[in-house]
Amino acid sequence: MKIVDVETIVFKYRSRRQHDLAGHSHPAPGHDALQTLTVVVTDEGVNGYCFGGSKEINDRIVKPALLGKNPLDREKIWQMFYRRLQASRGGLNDRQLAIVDMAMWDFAGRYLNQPICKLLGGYREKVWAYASTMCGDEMEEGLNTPEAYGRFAEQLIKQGYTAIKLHTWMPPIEWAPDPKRDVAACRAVREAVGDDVPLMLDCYHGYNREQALYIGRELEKLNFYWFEEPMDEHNIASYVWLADKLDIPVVGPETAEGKIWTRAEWIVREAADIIRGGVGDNGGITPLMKTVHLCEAFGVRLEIHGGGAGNLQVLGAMGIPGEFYERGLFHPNYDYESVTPWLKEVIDPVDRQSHVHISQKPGLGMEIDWDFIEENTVKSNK
Ligand code: LLH
Ligand code: MG
Repeated sequence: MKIVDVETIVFKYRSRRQHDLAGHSHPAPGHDALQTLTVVVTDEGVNGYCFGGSKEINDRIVKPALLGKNPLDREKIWQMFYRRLQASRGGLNDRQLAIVDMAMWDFAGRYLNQPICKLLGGYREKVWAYASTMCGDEMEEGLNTPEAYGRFAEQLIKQGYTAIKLHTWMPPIEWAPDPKRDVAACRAVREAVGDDVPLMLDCYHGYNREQALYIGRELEKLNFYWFEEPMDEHNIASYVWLADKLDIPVVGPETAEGKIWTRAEWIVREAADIIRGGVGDNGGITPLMKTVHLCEAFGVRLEIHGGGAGNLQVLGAMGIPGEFYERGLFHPNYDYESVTPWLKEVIDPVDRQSHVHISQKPGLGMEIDWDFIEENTVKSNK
């Protein structure tokens, strides 16, 4: 069994979302956008698929490295990419590694006719979801005031969500961040949803120690469930300082580089109460499962960052808490349910009890809409 090709299909779709200069997404008027699908082609007549990935990096780095390899040797391939290629050739970041790793897991699942969570060791088939909002903005009818967050939270509860996480205002908004305004939004949401709904805050990631401590103490008064990434995650000493002073669980690291080794450091230094990681931040399902087991060994909770098929399959196999799936991002002017026209059904269907059902279809569990992809494929010049 061997890999005979790595293809990257590029196709067009209509997007209603755009990223600001800091990388945060916001609703936008409909416009053409590009999506990619990384395909690991094998000589078994079964392929592995994962949406995302750069065609340039796949062609230049991934394909030459994978040709002839056994697609079931995921650990060997992950170690090869990490140790041999990532350091020496640049460009192969954790997100790209994650796409390649997930495509190989998808192959394994399709080949063995099992969902990835069952190959990893099944633990659950549904998971509690929180509604995660987009960052604050200055749009009309948007998330532009604390009161707007309160109204939107009420709407989310009416839709059936039983837990909510706020992302508040961040640069490049000129007057942001503003600790008092963040707290005001949290207060408005607490008042809107009542005392019993678990609420979390993921605010600006560059507050100083005193600002973070002020917000954390206010969140304790508002009975918030966790406080996520309020400071630069490279500064572990500040997180040790903050976690020691607060009762509310501090959550991190999410975006700090360093995969399992960064998380090991945060655990032994007690820099966070709940560790964070997702397939994109860790470099795939293979390394994320190492983080799961690391946290289990230390008796620390792990909350998965972000949504999508890969994170869901890991949640299906995670035996440690791991309570939530991050569903979103949501905004009053944005229809989350229609964001993946290249799939025949949403990957994270949510029921009225706020539980997402993890696909038990083979591999990543996606029903790919091949007609949509074919109709919209952008032909390459090569
Ligand atoms: O603005 C965004 O896109 C979010 O901040 C994003 O990074 C989100 O994935 C996150 O932090 N979730 O926890
Ligand atoms: Mg976050």
